[in-house]
Amino acid sequence: MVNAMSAGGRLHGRVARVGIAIVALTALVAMRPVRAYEVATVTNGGSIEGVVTLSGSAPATTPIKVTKNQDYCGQAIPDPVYTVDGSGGLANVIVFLKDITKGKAAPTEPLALVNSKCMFSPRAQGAMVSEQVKISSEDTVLHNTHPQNADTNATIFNVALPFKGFSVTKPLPSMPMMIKVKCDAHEWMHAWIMELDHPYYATTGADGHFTIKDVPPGTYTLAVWHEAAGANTAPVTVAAGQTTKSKITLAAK
Ligand SMILES: [Cu+2]
Repeated sequence: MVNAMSAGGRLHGRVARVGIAIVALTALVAMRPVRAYEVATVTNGGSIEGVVTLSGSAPATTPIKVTKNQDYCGQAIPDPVYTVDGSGGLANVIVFLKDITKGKAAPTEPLALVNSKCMFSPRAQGAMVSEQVKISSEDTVLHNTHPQNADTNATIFNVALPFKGFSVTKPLPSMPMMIKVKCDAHEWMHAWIMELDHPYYATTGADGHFTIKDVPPGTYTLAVWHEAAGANTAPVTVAAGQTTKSKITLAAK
């Protein structure tokens, strides 16, 4: 986290929190046994419907100060890190099964990552290893999309998006990893992609809710990860054709 050395206090704090979250994720990934995921037809699978809530109140945030292209991006952008609704539902949490070895195939549509209003959208999402990601821009200013392995900072690729409507489709790496995406032109632009070796993941919406479908019946560990609030897990049992409800909390850091 080199930037933490040079950034100001508020940013420093946030980068430190992100660092803690990455460490927590690394621990989660490291606990997983090494084995290949097997694609199989899922008949009469179940669903997991749940909500991730933030315990306590979210830390006060100040808007991100725009330091470049202010004529297009504006002077300030709301800080999206803790996006919490009136019921405590936390958005942009990646939810995934930790110990599933067999099940549905990868999504057929490529992942989307959009440069929009001088931010990346979505902020956080899961992906399956080697999945294609379509990167596009809705902005008239130059962005670049620069994903890095969050643990090593190794660059995965770096594509410039010079104008509105431009898009590039690229494959993600073939190994599970946490990917941190940045735009080198606008230092406040960040996104997170968690690459897994299976397709059982979801991201919480604005109300903190998520759904994972077509899960083979069984007992699993449901894991959640948020860029600042860190990680948590809960056991979940899925019955054939049934919907299992789940509620997980994260604590603000
Ligand atoms: Cu940018």
